[in-house]
Order: sequence, then structure tokens, then C-alpha cells
Amino acid sequence: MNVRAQGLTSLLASMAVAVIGSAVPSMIGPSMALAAEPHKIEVVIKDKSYKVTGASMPGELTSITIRNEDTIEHGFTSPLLFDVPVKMEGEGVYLKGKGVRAYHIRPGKSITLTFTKGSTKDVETQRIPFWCDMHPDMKGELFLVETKGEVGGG
Ligand SMILES: [Cu+2]
Repeated sequence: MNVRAQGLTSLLASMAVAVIGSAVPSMIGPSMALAAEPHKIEVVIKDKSYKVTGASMPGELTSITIRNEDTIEHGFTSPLLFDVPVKMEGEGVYLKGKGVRAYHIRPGKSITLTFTKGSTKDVETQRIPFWCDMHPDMKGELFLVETKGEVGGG
């Protein structure tokens, strides 16, 4: 009996982890987002390339606005958005695969993604790649700057 009970407990525990990964974004994300003004990053897509303005800090609320000024649809995906609750606003399509999140944005449209990534204990500046899942040669980088430094573009 004990063995069965333990098996059930660990099954429930792993289910709870799975739920945290998928359901909490919409439940906790928005209320967290209201608690503080996010660091803002802007990404403009034009001529099949990304142009980034701004940076954020590890462990702090961040919002990335992605504007597609190109003539074709593009995507945005990054490890920055994996494993954390992400709130999307605007006109985009959210795609979810095996541990991957991608957002597709049509020409002339924009989306804003709000999330918190990393920890305030992460003291090193992090370069975080992102790319277009539809055009593998389209790549860019974002920066999470250490807390003691200055965040540009703010
Ligand atoms: Cu693209």
C-alpha cells in the first residue's frame, strides 16, 4: 500500500510541475506584470533582419515589443521565452512545440511579450540569441545586463 501511495504522490508531483509549466503563465503572469514597470526592448523586423533597441536585467520584468515592418510574415523564438510564463499582447500567433515557443507576426503587425527571466543573483551580462523559426538565417541577440551596470536604450 505504501509503495502504491508513494507512486501516486510522485505522479501527482510531476503533474503539478507540468501544470506550472503551461497553465500558470495566464494565471500569474498578468498580475505580476502589473506589479512593476517592465524594462522595455524593441525589435523591428525589416528586410529579413532584426533591429534591437534596449536591454533588460536578469530577474526583472521585461517586455519585448516586436514590430514586423517587412512585407512577409516572420517568427520570433528565443530561449529567453522557454520555461517561463509569457504574456502575449497584440496580433500574433503563438506556436508551441517540444519545449519551444515561437510567435508568428504578419506584415504590419506587432506583439508585446512580457515575462521575467533569470534571477537577480545572475550577476553576469547575458547574451541571449533569438531567431526566426520560418527563416533560419534570420538571427539576433538580446542582452540581460548585470544589475550593477547601466541599461541602455531605456
Ligand atoms: Cu522570418
